[in-house]
Amino acid sequence: MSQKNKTLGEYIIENQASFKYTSGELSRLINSIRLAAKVVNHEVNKAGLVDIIGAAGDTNIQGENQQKLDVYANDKFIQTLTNRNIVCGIASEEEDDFISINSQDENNQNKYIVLIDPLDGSSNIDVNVSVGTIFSIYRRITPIGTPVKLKDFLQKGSEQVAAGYIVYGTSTMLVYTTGHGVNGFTLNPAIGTFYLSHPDMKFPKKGYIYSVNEGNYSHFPQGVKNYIKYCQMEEGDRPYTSRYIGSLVSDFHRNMIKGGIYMYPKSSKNANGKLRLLYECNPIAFLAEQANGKASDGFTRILDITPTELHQRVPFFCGNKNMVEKAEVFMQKNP
Ligand code: P6P
Repeated sequence: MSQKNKTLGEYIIENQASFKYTSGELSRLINSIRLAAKVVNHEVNKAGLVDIIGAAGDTNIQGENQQKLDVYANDKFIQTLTNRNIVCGIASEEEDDFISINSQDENNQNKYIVLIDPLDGSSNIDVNVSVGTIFSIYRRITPIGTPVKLKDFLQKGSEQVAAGYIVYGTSTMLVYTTGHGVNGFTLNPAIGTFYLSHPDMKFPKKGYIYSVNEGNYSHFPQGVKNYIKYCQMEEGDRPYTSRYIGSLVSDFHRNMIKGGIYMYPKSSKNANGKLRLLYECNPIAFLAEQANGKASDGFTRILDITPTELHQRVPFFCGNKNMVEKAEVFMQKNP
């Protein structure tokens, strides 16, 4: 069968043996994420038609207004992962603390935990701009059959066994890695099946796009200001093109295909930047490295950072290796 006709289900079965912990659980876990993605996609696509947009009136731990779709997506992913009885713990941007699944059941032999940003970029919902779900999967490090602990969630990004995102855009795609490259699957909404549309995704050798919220320019470290001016300078293959959607999943997805760098630096307003290490930066960094790219906080490899708290933020530079390394040179000269 040609690569491009393969469904996500067929791909998972064919590649199950390549996963070193093969016991079928990870496959079932990816399948449950696939189901939740289809359910959330259905709601995202009709958001403008029913009274499901607009703030839910509540705020999450980040102090951000929760859009109803945020709440809906969070509930759907947690419900699907719980009902399929595959994971022993879940952490979410929309939940103040982690959730222990079936912790009272000593027969719970589930060994995976999932961290999710259920609807990243949700402020774009009301203006019909693409949004996404980001997920990160680890094996637990505390004894199987006992309630999960915070340390299970505070593992370095380099310990991830799988990571990916769903982008609800002009078409809905599920893009993920289990450490053997990055593959993209596009949903055929007519039959509700994901098909392998982007096998073995890699950053192009060179990138010509830079993505940053330049409205924060005056608050950036001097090194970031200097790098932005470098991108804008008429020299060699520059100036680069500026593209910023305000949705990490969409900006990263475009940059991985076309070549580019995404930056959310620290600033005088946000000492550690805005993006969360555990369920935004780590999964995107895993994908970036699997696609021959790079991700750092300007100084340290994202996947080497030891987390200290569930919702911690880190500065984020991610994209083509040469572009990230150039930005790091500017950062290290003027931190
Ligand atoms: P700003 C969405 O809230 C998000 O976490 C990312 O998806 C996005 O890239 C960034 O924040 C946008 O933040 O401050 O530029 O609006």
